[in-house]
Amino acid sequence: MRVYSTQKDPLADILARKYSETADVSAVVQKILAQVQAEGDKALYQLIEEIDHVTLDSLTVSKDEIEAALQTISSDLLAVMEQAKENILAFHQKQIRQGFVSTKQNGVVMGQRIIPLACVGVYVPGGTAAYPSTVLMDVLPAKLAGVKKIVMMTPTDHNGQVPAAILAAAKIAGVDEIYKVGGAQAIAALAYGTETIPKVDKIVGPGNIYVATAKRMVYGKVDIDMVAGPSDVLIVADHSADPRWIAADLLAQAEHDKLAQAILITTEENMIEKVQLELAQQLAELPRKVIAEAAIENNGKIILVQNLTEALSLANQIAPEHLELAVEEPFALLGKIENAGSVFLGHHTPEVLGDYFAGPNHTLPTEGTARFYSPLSVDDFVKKSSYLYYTADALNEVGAAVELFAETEDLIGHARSMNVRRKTNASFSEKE
Ligand code: HSO
Ligand code: ZN
Repeated sequence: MRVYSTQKDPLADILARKYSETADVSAVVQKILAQVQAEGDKALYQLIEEIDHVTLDSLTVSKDEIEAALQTISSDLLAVMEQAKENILAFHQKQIRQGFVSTKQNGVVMGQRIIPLACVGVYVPGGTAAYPSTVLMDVLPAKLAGVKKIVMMTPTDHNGQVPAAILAAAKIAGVDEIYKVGGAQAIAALAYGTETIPKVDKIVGPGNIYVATAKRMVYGKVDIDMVAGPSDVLIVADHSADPRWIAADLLAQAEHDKLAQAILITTEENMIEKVQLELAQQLAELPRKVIAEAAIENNGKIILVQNLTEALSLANQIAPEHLELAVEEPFALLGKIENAGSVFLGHHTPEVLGDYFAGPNHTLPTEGTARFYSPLSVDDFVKKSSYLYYTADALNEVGAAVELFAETEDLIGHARSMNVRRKTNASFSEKE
């Protein structure tokens, strides 16, 4: 891990983030989108053969496949997922909002209704990034919002199978339909609809560069959650932190992805070497050593600061996805955090608790976008609609005022729409 110090290094160097391999895949994705839009299911079968080298009989995961998956999963894991579900529901329940209505003395009524999206598509990546925990995180807020239909898209393995734990999580979360389609073609199917796959109102969930590019391209035609980049963690540690725990938490983030970012900001110079030693020791025993090591080398940082005020200023500029406050008095710092997806307070609250189990969502803004984006929530699955009611008298009171505004915009049809309803009918012909 590269070591920086606010005493010696320029701020720009400390904050610089190395990005690698941002391949331009737009031409390929564009072609896939057009193909699926034109040919529907036929294009999906064909692309799955070409890209994934799998021949499917059906795009749909059957009830039997889901039942079989539930039999494969240990009862312990099922119980853990059920408990996680309860915790996630309890947290997100608090996010449910009510509409409002406002009435005036003169009989005017206006208000705002909260309406769930009708149909949502959840993308679940394949391979080692197929996380059942993400299925729970992405689906449960939609359920609480009242979304009527939730469909899941996920690629299969070479035998045309979806991992059992993913199917079990989908069942527990209450997904309505599951389709064996991954990549940009899955996003295309959700955006345009095919003979089998319904067109949705919103697409959520992480994915590789093809999926991310496809989501960007269909945005506007459908809504999307966000375009997630590599995951990151920032740990702020004072004298009370344990280097062993710090190293373990940095590695938990690093093992996600070679491009993941793990940063430690500490007030303690003597902690730096201890953490480095721990990292080396723990890395050696990590099954995903190659990925974690690459992440640590690419984007890992240790930053020495003079005090916690300086640490928080840096944290706010970095705007991390996850922020761990491994300090003696974490609650004293919480109010000063302006930019962070999710904050983990104290020594006994590793990010991993939030990744799987505690309740807050783990789909969070990455790459500094916590400056303006929020964690996935019930709000992402509803829209608002406003309404208005006037009586004849109330309209009469404001008629002239609205007409004047309309005439200023040279929209005489607008002015007339008011004028024909007014009791004192100042005629247009006089003005024209
Ligand atoms: N840390 C990831 C979420 C995750 N971790 C899923 C394990 N499984 C992004 O917040
Ligand atoms: Zn994680």
